[in-house]
Amino acid sequence: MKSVSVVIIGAGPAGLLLGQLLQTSGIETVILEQRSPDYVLGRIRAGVLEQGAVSLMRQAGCSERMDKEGIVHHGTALMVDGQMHRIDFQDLTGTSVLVYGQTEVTRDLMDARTASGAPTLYEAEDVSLSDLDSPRPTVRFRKDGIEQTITCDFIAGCDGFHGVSRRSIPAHILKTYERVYPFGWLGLLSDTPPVDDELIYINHPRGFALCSMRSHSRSRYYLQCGLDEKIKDWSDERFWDALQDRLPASHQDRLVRGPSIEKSIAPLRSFVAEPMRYGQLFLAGDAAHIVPPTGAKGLNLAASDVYYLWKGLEDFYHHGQSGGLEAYAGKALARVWKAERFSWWMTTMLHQFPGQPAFESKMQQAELAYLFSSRAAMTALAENYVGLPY
Ligand code: FAS
Ligand code: PHB
Repeated sequence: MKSVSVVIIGAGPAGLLLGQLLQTSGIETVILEQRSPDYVLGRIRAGVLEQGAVSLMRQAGCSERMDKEGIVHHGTALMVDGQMHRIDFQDLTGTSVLVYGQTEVTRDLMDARTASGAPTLYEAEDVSLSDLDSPRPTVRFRKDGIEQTITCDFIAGCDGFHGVSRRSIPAHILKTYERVYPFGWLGLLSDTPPVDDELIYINHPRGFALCSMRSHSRSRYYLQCGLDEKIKDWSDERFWDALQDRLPASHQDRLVRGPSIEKSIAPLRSFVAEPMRYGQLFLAGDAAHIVPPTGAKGLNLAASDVYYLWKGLEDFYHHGQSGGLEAYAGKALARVWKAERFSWWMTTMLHQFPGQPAFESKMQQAELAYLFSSRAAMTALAENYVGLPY
């Protein structure tokens, strides 16, 4: 293949969803992915989909399993000082979220792309981008030891935080904004029933914890941990003991322990790169921004970026209009920054910050006390959690 309309870098959820939506619009793409399909599927990440992401999976024609296996959640619980406080999404916003793991979203999108026959080149090495500010940019890569070149109209940089796309924007043009948090999340996946029907976000003196799930028989748990922690120092038993310690008394006897299927430590950061467009290169998803997972926004921001880019490309190819592409970066960043704020706020409110001054601790307590005393405050949390409009 020497020339194509759109080259998508990265076969994570952003790249695969964009590829599938463009496919439905009759726009030709090729996806270049540096890893194997199994490696991509082996990464355990997000668990909660906003209605916008659910709708896009349906528009992409990839929602059959999601609609059957996804679990609708009408609320979530925050636990503070041993007290559970439910945030009722349905009552406060009239809508809900869907619990359906990113692994399953990725698998559904991979299967749909395979069925469509559109090319995804896995294990594509040393991808490089050039002529980005020309009408026909070039993508170079090596596949099975053979150097290859593709020219295209547009490049969608969907290659995540460590990808090549953001790094291809000239340093004097790119501006980044970042906050690195002084802790990480230790995650465990197990084939054990969840401790509750809904998610529980726990603010505990010994650290944040999150009780999530993938199904009624598969649980996903997280513990706040130090940045110096090593997975090898966390046996399953140590994890279960620490989790049980942070659970509310009402739930401690509900915890079902079992062998971990996966255990990993993720650092937490807030990060945004501007602009999200340079010439014919458009950044989408983690390639452009990272949020701490406390607000369940990362995957959902990738979805809204993809929506704006899909519509811009559709207008270009179907109607010769470039207004959507011109407006892409501004529209995407407007939603990104609101999600960055919400994710930062949830993280700041629910975690223990080592060495935090007494005043900040009082602010955290006041934030939580006000939240649970005010319908307006809980509505604000709920409308951000279920997803702000696209
Ligand atoms: P991804 O990183 O998923 O995909 C990028 C793809 O590009 C990868 O497959 C990579 O191999 C490929 N790539 C990279 N460089 C390349 C190159 N040079 N050439 C070709 N391909 C290249 N979000 C939530 O909403 N909730 C959560 O609970 C949550 N938990 C998370 C836990 C962890 C440990 C991490 C790291 C992230 C978590 N996230 C969560 C965020 C996560 O879900 C991302 O938002 C989501 O994966 C974004 O999807 P993509 O933008 O497609 O990026
Ligand atoms: C998850 O299930 O992995 C999950 C859910 C909600 C979050 C973060 C992670 O806020």
